[in-house]
Amino acid sequence: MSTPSVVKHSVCALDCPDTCSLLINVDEQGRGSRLRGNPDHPVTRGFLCGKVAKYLDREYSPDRLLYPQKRIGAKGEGKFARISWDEALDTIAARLQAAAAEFGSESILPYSYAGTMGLLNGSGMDRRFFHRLGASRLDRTICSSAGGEALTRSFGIRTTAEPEQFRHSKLIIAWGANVLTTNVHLWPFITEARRNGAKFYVIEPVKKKTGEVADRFFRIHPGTDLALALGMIHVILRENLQDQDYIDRYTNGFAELKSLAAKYTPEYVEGVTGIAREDVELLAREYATTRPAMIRANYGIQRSERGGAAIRAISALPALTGAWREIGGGLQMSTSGGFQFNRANLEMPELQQKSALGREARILNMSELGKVLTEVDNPPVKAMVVYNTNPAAIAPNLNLVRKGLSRPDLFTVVLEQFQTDTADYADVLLPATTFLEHTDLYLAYGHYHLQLARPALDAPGECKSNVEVFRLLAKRMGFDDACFDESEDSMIAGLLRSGHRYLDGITVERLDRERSIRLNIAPEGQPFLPFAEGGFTTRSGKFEFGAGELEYVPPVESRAGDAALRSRYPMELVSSKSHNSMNSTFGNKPDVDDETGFVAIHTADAEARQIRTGDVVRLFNDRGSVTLRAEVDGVVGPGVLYAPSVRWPKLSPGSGGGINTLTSDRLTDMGGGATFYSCLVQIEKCGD
Ligand SMILES: Nc1nc2c(c(=O)[nH]1)N[C@H]1C(S)=C(S)[C@@H](COP(=O)(O)OP(=O)(O)OC[C@H]3O[C@@H](n4cnc5c(=O)[nH]c(N)nc54)[C@H](O)[C@@H]3O)O[C@H]1N2
Ligand SMILES: Nc1nc2c(c(=O)[nH]1)N[C@H]1C(S)=C(S)[C@@H](COP(=O)(O)OP(=O)(O)OC[C@H]3O[C@@H](n4cnc5c(=O)[nH]c(N)nc54)[C@H](O)[C@@H]3O)O[C@H]1N2
Ligand code: SF4
Ligand SMILES: [Mo]
Repeated sequence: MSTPSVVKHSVCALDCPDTCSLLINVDEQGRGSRLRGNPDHPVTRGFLCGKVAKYLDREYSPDRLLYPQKRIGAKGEGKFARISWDEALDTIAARLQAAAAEFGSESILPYSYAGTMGLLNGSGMDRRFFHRLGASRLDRTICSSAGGEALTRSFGIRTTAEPEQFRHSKLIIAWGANVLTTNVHLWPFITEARRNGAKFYVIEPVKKKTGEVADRFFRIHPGTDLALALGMIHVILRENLQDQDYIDRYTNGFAELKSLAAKYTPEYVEGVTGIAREDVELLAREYATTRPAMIRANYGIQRSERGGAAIRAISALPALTGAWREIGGGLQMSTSGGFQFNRANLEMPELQQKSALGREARILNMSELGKVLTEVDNPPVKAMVVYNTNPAAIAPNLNLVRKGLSRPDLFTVVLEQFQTDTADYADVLLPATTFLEHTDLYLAYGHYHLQLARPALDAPGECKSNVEVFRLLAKRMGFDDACFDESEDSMIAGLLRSGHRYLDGITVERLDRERSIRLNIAPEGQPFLPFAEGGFTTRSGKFEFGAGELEYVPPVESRAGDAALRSRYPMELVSSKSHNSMNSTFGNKPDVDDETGFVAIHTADAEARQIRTGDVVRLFNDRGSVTLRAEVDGVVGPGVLYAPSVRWPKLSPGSGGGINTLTSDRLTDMGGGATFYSCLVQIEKCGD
């Protein structure tokens, strides 16, 4: 007998530009039976990606963590015993207090990222708690900080083109943006544009789903986008294709840019990027003469040593051609700058205690976690609270991270939904709710619709939201500040109270009614043209070309980089996103493990090493090694390897390598970002 069901709303909280509006059927017993994309949402448009369409499998998985536990085996071994919430909270409070008393509060480190993009559970009660505690602050650099900093330096505000306007474009360039995998809700707009005659080009080192269906695929050597952009600028200026009026009115530093670009001839750029000189010219000419022209840059480009400069040079292109003037022209990277919240109301930085050393709490870079746990002193990190992230899988230089996590004197708390590699290192492991089970407010980094989600399902077992856990911990620590009692709705109202015109008239009540509200970026029904008439918020009020930091220098870990390193490790490894997982989320599923278990290699490199498709191969460098299955095909060019990521290290064969045992913790040129895609390795066939 089927029970009647109601349809509830939710919002996908995964770290994805699309931030989908969801509908879920819930039966009388409160069980969710069907999840689908909201057909009325202007960007979700009634469909979901494959991984979240099946999210109820994850929601109801027998592997969900349901109770607090304490570790009873060695760190990393994964042996735990159930305890009560009381025991868990008492233990944590006592250990944090002891660390603070002996080593100072800066010996405590929060470690979190965007496992949920919800503002309350991602950067709300937790921030208040750690500020009040006087803990070290975390610089959250693992994903987008190089590109973010580049946009800030060039534009001021991080508002780029609206996805809905792509349908008007006549040329769309996906530049280091794997749209069909990581941003699938942009695709219908691109398809509509193509139906109306637009061309779609892809610039990438790896030919994936998106590259396969492009009108042209330009294979670029990893980490050389800066040189390509400068080459395009060279051609545009040589052929006088720029919009001089736009440049004169709205930009700063043009003369310096022109003189820098002079030496980036198509011939030189071909040598650096591997893209034929005629193609450099074609790209420049078509980009400058097709109207409207749109560039979609996602974050792939900026995960390399010169990633920040590359984004600045690419963002110079629409400023040179005036592409911003047109509907369907410009650049899309992040839209998050449109969400002008009052973050201080949420995070309450004023709660920060001066440390025992009399200074503001120090800031530690999350992309250097290995060093942070093994080298940082005065004080050393003695306690770490991990939530919304799985560093024992996703952080670079993973063997050093594991060395740190294994330290017997480090007290580690992990809030998780599943028994990840990181959970295996916890002293106390707490069961977390999923986004279907708690209230939160969501911005997006791929569109301009603000959304609210209420719990659609009951939390199983003894799972609690991050908000609730930090509330309880604050009480145990004896923090009696009223802010730890603030309700979720009041926290949301505080965020909305910024006085910024983009948020005018948006209230919790309206969000409850409408669920999703387009920011006031333009009058209703009108497209958002962020920079059609300038409007840059840099100090000069103009677009900043910043030529002084755009000279191309090859990444140390690249084919033109450090010669000694290259002689031992000649292959460039790109471990970019896989289709059916979200970083390491969903990594416990066998089909995802299979998808992240291979490495693509070019025929020439395979033949030189007697490697054939299906062979077991080892990738290694000075930092680590990993075992994968080889696939010899046309996905990568010579000298490049592609390993879809991120596989759960504990599911990897052998001693649990994990792709990030290979990646470097060197930082990007701007923003202190991670350089996952600047990584030299060697590959060999494993013994028969
Ligand atoms: N299915 C799926 N979706 C995801 C994710 C996922 O893991 N899986 N992750 C989410 C997250 S956290 C993020 S930040 C976004 C990221 O979204 P994207 O930025 O689109 O994803 P990436 O795979 O990092 O990079 C995009 C493409 O850039 C290519 N690339 C690598 N190096 C270079 C280079 O030097 N130059 C150029 N031109 N291209 C390069 C990669 O091969 C990749 O195909 O996606 C989100 N969505
Ligand atoms: N080699 C390589 N490494 C990479 C990348 C790559 O492309 N290649 N990408 C990098 C990038 S761009 C990013 S953003 C990072 C992402 O790395 P992470 O931030 O670690 O993201 P996930 O792997 O998705 O893990 C998120 C975890 O948060 C948990 N979680 C989800 N919601 C909640 C919640 O509400 N409460 C709590 N307590 N937990 C929750 C999930 O169960 C999951 O285990 O990885 C980086 N690492
Ligand atoms: S992961 Fe992205 S595409 Fe998939 S449902 Fe969530 S927001 Fe939508
Ligand atoms: Mo990311």
